[in-house]
Amino acid sequence: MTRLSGITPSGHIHLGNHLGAIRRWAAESEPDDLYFVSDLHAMTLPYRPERLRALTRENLAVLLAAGIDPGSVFVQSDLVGELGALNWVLECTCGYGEAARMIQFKEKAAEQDSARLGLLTYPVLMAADILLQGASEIPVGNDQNQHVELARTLARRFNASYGEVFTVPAAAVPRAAAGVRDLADPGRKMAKSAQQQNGVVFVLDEPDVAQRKINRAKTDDLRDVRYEPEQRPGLANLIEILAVCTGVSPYAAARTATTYAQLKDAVAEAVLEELRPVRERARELLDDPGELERVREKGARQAAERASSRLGAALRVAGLR
Ligand code: AQP
Repeated sequence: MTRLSGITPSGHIHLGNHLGAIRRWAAESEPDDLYFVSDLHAMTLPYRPERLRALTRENLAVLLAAGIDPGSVFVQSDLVGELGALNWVLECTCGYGEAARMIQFKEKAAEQDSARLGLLTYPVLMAADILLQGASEIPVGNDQNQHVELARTLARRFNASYGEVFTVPAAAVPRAAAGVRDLADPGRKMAKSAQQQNGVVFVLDEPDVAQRKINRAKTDDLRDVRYEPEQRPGLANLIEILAVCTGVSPYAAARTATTYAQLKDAVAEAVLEELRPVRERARELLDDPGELERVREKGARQAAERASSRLGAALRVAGLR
């Protein structure tokens, strides 16, 4: 069984990405699992090339620094040739209406003056990511379920129309993950691409910067520390962060502090301790481009090897060879 998970370098990796995904990827990874930096997906919205290049390196460094096996990571664009080829084959397997139905497309397109065509077609590219690597299980949150369903549909349709080439993937519901909220605006989830970054703790933030963001986190006027996620989302977010970092339940974490100041100190201490080794290792990797480059090249080679016979078979049965 191969599980495939990706991270899009749409910004710097933050505490939510770390606690909700990367930390678990590192802890629970099986030898066949794959992790990739999906830089091609970051092009669906306006972006700056130099920043994308730097963020791709940085995201890769953070994955490795968090303890993900260097043998299981790769960068998506290192397979741009193979993915481009399969993407076209799959676009010609997908109905326009199927792509246009994607909820994420509708939501994100509505926020744009002129949505890119790639925003419409990127779930097909995501299907190519999955099918090219022969991944069988895709751990995703609710917002990505529909895209994995599309990948399943395309794999089945292609296999039935032209010949059995692809493993049909399935979405896997990850164990209840920490959904970290923006510290300054707990109504939103913490996000890489947040316009205002004062509520987003980045993994590579210097300790004093992270501490300041936590100290200024939005709470409420009630003063007593109690875990009530519905009524008091800002406070509950801090409590949940403390709980995940220290490995206790939110109720137990709430009992460790009596004032908001105490709670914020405890959260800052736990977060800094959690992120310190990752930040330090990532900085080392970023300062030694040789090692990062070697990991990237090896990852690209292995991913291309996994892809090659499957792509060849797909092109053959589709009438192209
Ligand atoms: N706030 C969060 N709390 C917990 N988990 C989170 N993840 C993202 N935000 C939170 C998880 O991180 C993994 C990688 O995310 P992604 O790069 O695929 O994209 P995303 O979910 O869209 O992440 P962002 O940070 O919110 O980026 P933007 O701003 O570009 O949308 C996923 O497993 C995700 O669940």
